[in-house]
Amino acid sequence: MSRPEVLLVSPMMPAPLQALRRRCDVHDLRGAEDPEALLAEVGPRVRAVAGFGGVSAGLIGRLPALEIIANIGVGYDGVDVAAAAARNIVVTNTPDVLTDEVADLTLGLLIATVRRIPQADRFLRDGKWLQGAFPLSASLRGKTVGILGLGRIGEAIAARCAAFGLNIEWHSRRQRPDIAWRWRESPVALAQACDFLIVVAPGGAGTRNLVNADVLAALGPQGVLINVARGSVVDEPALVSALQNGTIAAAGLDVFADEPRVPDALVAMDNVVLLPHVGSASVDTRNAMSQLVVDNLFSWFDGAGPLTPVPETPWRRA
Ligand code: 8YV
Repeated sequence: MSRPEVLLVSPMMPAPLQALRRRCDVHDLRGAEDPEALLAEVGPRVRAVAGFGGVSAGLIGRLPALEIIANIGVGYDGVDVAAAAARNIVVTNTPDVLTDEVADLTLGLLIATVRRIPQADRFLRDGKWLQGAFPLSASLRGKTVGILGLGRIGEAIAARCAAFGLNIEWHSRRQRPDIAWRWRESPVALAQACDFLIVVAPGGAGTRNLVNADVLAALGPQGVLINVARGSVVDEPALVSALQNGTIAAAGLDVFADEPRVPDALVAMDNVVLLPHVGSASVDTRNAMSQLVVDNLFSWFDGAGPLTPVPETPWRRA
């Protein structure tokens, strides 16, 4: 049987990539000198796409033999799932393997933002300690965290917050009877009720600008926004204004609307902690994510179906 041809649209960790190459012919679109020429040559034979996002309806249209898109990431807003579903192409993502890593980073970002850890580090390096003590920060003690989007990662964040003695409330589109923490009926109601609003809702059209000027106003002048989801979930210009005007106190951001470009206004502010989208970015977790992508592809090529299909493209055995 001929070797399956796979189009790689973003980097993959070396060991899983090596395993993939042993069984498949892998064409690296990003590394190609002439991506157009590569697509024209191999596009008709490609059975699978692997990578983080970057899978538009246009790209799918260039791949007539495409069967499966294996997204390296739990969030698949960078894949046009509707275009895939319309052609019965299965989309898979990488749930579970990154949950704890992202939740750990989120707690780090929350504490760093509230206790101003990066600012304190800069203060010391700048020699300012010799002139006096670092200004006192706000506190986590006795505070309420609002989790916007209580999926797997949201729950893992909530569990960590509970261990830190924080009160927890949450909002998701659907109420969940299995959750004891208090549910609020809207993002505004959640923001009103909490001190620290943690955004962990999936990206995509359905959540665009879910955190808008009204939500930020409801969070209030002592409020802190943490975003580890997607930049698109927060109205970024509204956030910049809210931080500049003191509508909210501070923000910790791992994601941005047009990353890797970050607004100069945010970079210039002292009341924000900015990270370059590193929620899942450890060697161990990125290996596990890439390996799950390879496992999905191998299971598919074996005829056993995908391991972790997304809900929009459920797989039924023929
Ligand atoms: C990664 C993510 O940054 O899983 C996601 O949805 O955004 C992150 O874990 C991404 O997968 C890049 O590899």
